[in-house]
Amino acid sequence: MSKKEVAIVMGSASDKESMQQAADMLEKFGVPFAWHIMSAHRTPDRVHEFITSAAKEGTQVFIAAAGKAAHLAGVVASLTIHPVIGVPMTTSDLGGLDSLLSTVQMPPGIPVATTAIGKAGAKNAALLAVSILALNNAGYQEKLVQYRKDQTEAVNKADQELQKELG
Ligand code: RP5
Repeated sequence: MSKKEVAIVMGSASDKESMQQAADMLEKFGVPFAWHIMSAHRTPDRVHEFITSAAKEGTQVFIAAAGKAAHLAGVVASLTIHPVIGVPMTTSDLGGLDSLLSTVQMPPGIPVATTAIGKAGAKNAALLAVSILALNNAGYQEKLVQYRKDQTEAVNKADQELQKELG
């Protein structure tokens, strides 16, 4: 069994800055993960080889990020029955709407769970991956509960500070 429970694949090195959010979140939860650059159209053989071998070696969830005509997540989903989370990358021409529609509008039969565009989507992709793993992992369940508590406290604290500023 692979120690990499999650694999992040992204279409280009230009996606790395956004996907750092996903990597950081997986690190925070202590999830072992792999992170690679591979492209559905520039390196299709590599995508096929990596996804099929990673699934065989025990990777549970795949996160696939791409921009523009973003078919990477769909191609990954075609190669595995494991859950695939697609992250549409922000683009300079259409702001990521191109990536969003390319990723989310999968025809029936091969699902891709698509998150928001860009960094927010990258962060949520990691959280969703942890939620999936947590179904069979009490340690991840506890960490997710704590994460939500911390988030709630941070919002409440921000409100208290705002109220102090306002007098
Ligand atoms: C996609 O095309 C990549 O995922 C990236 O978001 C976009 C642009 O790639 P580069 O031209 O920056 O390599 O395949």
